[in-house]
Amino acid sequence: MEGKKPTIVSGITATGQLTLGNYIGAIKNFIELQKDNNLIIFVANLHAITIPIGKEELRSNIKNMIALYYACGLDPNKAIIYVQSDVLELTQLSHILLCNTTVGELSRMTQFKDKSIKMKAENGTEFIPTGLLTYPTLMAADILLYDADLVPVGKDQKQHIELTRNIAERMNNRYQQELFKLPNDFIPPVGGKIMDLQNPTKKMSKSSNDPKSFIELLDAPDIIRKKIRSAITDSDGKIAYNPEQKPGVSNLLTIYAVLKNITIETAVKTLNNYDYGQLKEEVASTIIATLEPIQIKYHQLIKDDTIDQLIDAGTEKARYLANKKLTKIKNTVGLNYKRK
Ligand code: AQP
Repeated sequence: MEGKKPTIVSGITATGQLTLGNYIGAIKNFIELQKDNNLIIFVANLHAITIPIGKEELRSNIKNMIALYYACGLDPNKAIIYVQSDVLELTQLSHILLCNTTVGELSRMTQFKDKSIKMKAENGTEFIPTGLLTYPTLMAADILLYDADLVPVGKDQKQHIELTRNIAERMNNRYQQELFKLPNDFIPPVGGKIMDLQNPTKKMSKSSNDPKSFIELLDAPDIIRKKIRSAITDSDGKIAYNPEQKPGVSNLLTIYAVLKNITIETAVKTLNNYDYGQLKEEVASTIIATLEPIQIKYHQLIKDDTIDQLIDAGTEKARYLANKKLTKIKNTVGLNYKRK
């Protein structure tokens, strides 16, 4: 990795197939960020098992996701790309961090509270896995293991970055040295929040139970057309951007503008005279045109096994850095007992 460039670390949880929301809110930014930063990107499969997920589903999510990272334009010569569970150093660091974190800190995390309430409500279960509680320390390990300067996050993850900073600062004080770099969160330069097609006041999510609510990056053109045609809009018939009063139409305009690399104002001007049917056709065609080359590349990568070689090479690079850092941490904490 190049010394002077900022290091940026980010991952996407393997809880489903990548959606257009993940592409616009995360991957599209990664492609830009890899130009001027040391970019480290992973498939968060350890985070994915903090809530129950079937074995076959998880397996297929992981491989699809990593192949899609490459197919979307992540470059193995510019970014380090790997699957989280392949970097064994991570779970050791996570344990060390847990020993420097209080139960109170973890149980106060909003996301833990929200997710556990949701699990109880939706599944009627009292079985709230401890992994859900310790999710933020695993995330802290993802970040601190590579001395990340910046972590691109949405609002819901900001609290986890604050906790990461607190743990890092606490350990730096405890061991009287700059053992960990304090990371900062940042809002990526391009993108936007893409909303659920059936409930446009809610974020589009890959783990939604309603397939019509999201576009998968591997959806076929006819499926994309059907899903966009069935997207919820409103009855006023005017093309205007107003997320509060016209969330459905505004969401379609955001998708169109981001994928065309134009401003929302330009999108509204361009589509001003369209009715909703024409708007949806235009948005669907834009999505299809964006995803077509990605899907072609994805199928090539999967077909000729190139993806396995890319995964191995990415893992090797990540583990080299992780091992160096973990050795320093273990020396500092006193775990490396052979060292004089
Ligand atoms: N709808 C979205 N619009 C814009 N950005 C989005 N991201 C996710 N959904 C949208 C961005 O994708 C990255 C990875 O997110 P994640 O999978 O780790 O967690 P998430 O934000 O909870 O994503 P999902 O798809 O909604 O997953 P599930 O369904 O498992 O909760 C993040 O950078 C996020 O901002």
